[in-house]
Amino acid sequence: MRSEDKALFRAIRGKSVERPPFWLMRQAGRYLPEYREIRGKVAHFLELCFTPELAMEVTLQPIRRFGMDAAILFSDILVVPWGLTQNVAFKEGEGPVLDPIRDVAGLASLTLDGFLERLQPVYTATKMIKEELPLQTSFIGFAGAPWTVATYMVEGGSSRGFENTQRWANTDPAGFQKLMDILVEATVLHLDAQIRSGVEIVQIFDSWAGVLKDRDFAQWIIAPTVRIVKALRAKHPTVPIIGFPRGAGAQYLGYAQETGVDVLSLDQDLPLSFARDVLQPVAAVQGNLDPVILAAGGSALKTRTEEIITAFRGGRFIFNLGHGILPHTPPENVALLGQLLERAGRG
Ligand code: 1CP
Repeated sequence: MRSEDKALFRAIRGKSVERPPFWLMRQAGRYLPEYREIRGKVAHFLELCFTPELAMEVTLQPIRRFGMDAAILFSDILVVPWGLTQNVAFKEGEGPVLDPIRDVAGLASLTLDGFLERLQPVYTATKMIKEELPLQTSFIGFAGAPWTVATYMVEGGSSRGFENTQRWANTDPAGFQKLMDILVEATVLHLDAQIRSGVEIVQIFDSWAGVLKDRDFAQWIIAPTVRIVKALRAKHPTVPIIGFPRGAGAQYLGYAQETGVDVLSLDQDLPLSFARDVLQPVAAVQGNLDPVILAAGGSALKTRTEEIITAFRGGRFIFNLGHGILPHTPPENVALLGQLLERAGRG
C-alpha cells in the first residue's frame, strides 16, 4: 500500500477516514509482558536498541497485540549523544546516566565523524521492520529535539530543575549555541538515515520544551526545529513531520506557525477547546489522552476518549496519548481503547 493511502496519512492530509487512526507514545515497553521478557535477555537497555532482531521484535509487539495504525521504531532519543561518542548508560531504576558536558571546552569530546556508522544497527533494524510491518501500518521514526537532548547531555541524566543547562544557555549563549548546532546536524543526519531506511513519518520529541518561555523558547525550541524541518523538507518533501513541544501551552501556536510541522502532538495539559479552535486549523493534531486515564481504564477511559474524539473529529486528527504509556498500565486498557476507537468509526 502507498504511504499516502494509509489511515495515518489520510488523517494528516485531511482526507476521510473510517475512524480516528491511533498509535500510542511508548507503545512498546514495560507494560507488556512480552517486552519484559525480551528486556530480561539483555543486560543493558541500549543493547535492545542496537540489536536489530530485538529492536524489530519489540517494535512489532504492540502492533500484533492491538493493531495500531502506526509502529514507532524502537530506539531512544539518547542514541544521538551516544553516536556523538558521549558515554551513555541506562542504570536500573535510575534512568539514563551520561558523562556531563557543561561548557564549550567539553564539546571537544564530541564528534560527528563516524556518527552514521556508529548508529548503523538502528538503520538496519529500520529496514528489517519495514519488511515485516502489515501493509496498512505506517512506520514512524523519531529523534529528540536539540533542547531536550541537550538537557540530558548537560545534566548527565534526567533532571527536574535543568539548572546546569539553564546556566550554560543563559551565561554563555554563544557556547551553548555550538552544542545546539551539533545537535541540529546530528538530528538531521539521524532522521534522514531513518527515512532512507524505510520510515514514512518522523516525530521530533521536545519533552522539556515547557521549561522555556518567550525569547528562550524562540531561540532554543523554535529556531533549531525550524532548521531541522527545512533540512528534512529539502531532502524529503512529502515525509510528514510531527512536532511535540511538550508543556508549551499557548506557545504551541507560535511553534506550529513558525516551524510548519505537519502535525502537532498535544500533551494532556492543553484544553480541548484551545486545541480545536486555535491549533487544529493550523496543523493536524495528535493526542491528547492523559496516560493516567489510560492506566485507570473503565468508564473514565471511555468518557474521556469520547470527549477527545468529539472535539477533534471535524478536522485533521490522530488519536494518541498526551505523553508515554505508564509502565503499570494494564494491557487490557489498551485493548479497550482500540475497541472504543473502532466503535467511534461505526457511529
Ligand atoms: O528498561 C527499560 O525498558 C527502559 C525504558 C525505556 C524505553 C521503553 C527508555 C529509557 N526508553 C525507551 C524507549 C523509547 N524512548 C521510545 C520507543 C518507542 C515507543 O514509543 O514505543 C521512545 C520514542 C523514547 C523517547 C524518549 N526517551 C524520550 C522522549 C519521549 C518522552 O517520553 O518524553 C525521552 C525523554 C527519553 C529518555 C529516556 N529513555 C529512557 C528513560 C528512563 C528516559 C528518561 C526519561 C526522563 O528523564 O523522565
